[in-house]
Amino acid sequence: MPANLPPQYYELEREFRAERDPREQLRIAGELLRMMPKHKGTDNLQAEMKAKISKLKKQIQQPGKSGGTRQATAQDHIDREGAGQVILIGPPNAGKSSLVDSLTAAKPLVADYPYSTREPQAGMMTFESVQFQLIDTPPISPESYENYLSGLIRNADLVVLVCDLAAESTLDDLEFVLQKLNEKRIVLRPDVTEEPDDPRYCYKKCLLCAHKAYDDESGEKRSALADMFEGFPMVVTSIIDDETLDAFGRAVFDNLSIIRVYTKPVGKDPDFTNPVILPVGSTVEQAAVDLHKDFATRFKYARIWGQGKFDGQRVQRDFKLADKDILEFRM
Ligand SMILES: Nc1nc2c(ncn2[C@@H]2O[C@H](COP(=O)(O)OP(=O)(O)OP(=O)(O)O)[C@@H](O)[C@H]2O)c(=O)[nH]1
Ligand SMILES: [Mg+2]
Repeated sequence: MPANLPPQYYELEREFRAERDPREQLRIAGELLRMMPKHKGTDNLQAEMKAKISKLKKQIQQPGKSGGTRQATAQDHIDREGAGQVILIGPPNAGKSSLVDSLTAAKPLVADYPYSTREPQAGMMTFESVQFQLIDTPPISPESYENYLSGLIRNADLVVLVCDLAAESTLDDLEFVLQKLNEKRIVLRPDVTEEPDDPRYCYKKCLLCAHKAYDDESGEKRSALADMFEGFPMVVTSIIDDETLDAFGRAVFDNLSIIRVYTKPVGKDPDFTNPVILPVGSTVEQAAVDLHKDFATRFKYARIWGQGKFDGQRVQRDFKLADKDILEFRM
């Protein structure tokens, strides 16, 4: 039985063979497996690809033993911590490191010359008791693109594109970033409600950060940005204005599409310090699963407090939660 593979498969397979970075190979192998039609004619091919995937996974986990680790360094992947992984990218000197420096305890190098950041660096930012991971990255420009950036961007929950309002060529520099990412098959989008037609591409939700706001007093650059990135969410920031940095935290939270749900034991106050973090649209049942799998099967119903509800309203498993709801599970 013929395998009947789509033409894109062969293109991607060529890439797979040319690729030297095991993490990137692993990603492409996963794509190839997904693209493969699932029928008798591809049984052997599927098995082969699964074997390659498991070999690559081992190779990545035990770099010393299986060799081929030249590029599989810590830079290729940063373990997700907190409620979301947020990667800051942009042209040189835009202020990426300054933002990570101001918003987290990480101490990346900030410098008044471009190309100062050479390696990614992560730090934790707190917004209203929720912690996010921010990743500072080296710049993207015609002179510089670190290949590991593609993997980091694909992995992140949100991309923050840092736009330098003080630069002479703000829009051209950003155009280059978009073009470079497109070459790497990454498309920044205001939202990711659709899947790309071509499975080799990856759509990434992007928040624009119009930075160095006081260098654009007329607001001209900001409106040019809004025209260029129609429909994209935008937050305006300056390192010297704490209010704008708070707004940055809020914008990140809003664009991660998550909600906070607080839980309370019967007859006691809620624990506001340790919310359950869930995707927008989650239900009472999903909150219970997040707390404990067993618990999720045992509870009969829940009582809820929150905007637009009666205090202590009785709700069932499929009830959709909103940000800052308080839940009390009843057995
Ligand atoms: N006017 C102004 N300058 C800023 C602001 N934020 C950062 N800077 C300055 O911009 C310059 C570059 O800042 P960095 O944070 O190192 O920029 P970067 O994007 O990390 O630069 P690379 O790592 O080289 O890509 C430094 O001189 C900062 O002091 C701001 O809000 N306003
Ligand atoms: Mg930097």
